[in-house]
Amino acid sequence: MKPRIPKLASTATCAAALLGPAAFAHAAAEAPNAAPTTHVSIKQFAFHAKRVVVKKGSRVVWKNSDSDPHTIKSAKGHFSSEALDTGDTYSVVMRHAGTFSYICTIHPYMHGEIVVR
Ligand SMILES: [Cu+2]
Repeated sequence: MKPRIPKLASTATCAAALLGPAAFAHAAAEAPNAAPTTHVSIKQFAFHAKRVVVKKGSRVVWKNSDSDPHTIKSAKGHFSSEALDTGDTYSVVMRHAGTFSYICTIHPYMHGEIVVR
């Protein structure tokens, strides 16, 4: 018998390699999702927009467009990201109303605020 399963497995690996991580990131961003999404970009050591107002249940997605790593950490510990490298994203579904200020722990002068209504 010929080893058919390993051959199929190597084909699948090949296809994944061709698509690359960018293709998967794009697919994830485009996937249908019940939660409305607000994007915050991290650029030139600042959050844009610095203050966003969203409805309860919304998803907030941060994307690091700098060449330096950044983090997102809420002042009261509601959310906290790992260090995001260039192009990395971090998302949080805002389930509670309130005002959530946050900083980048690597550059604590970077401030942002999410207002959930
Ligand atoms: Cu930073």
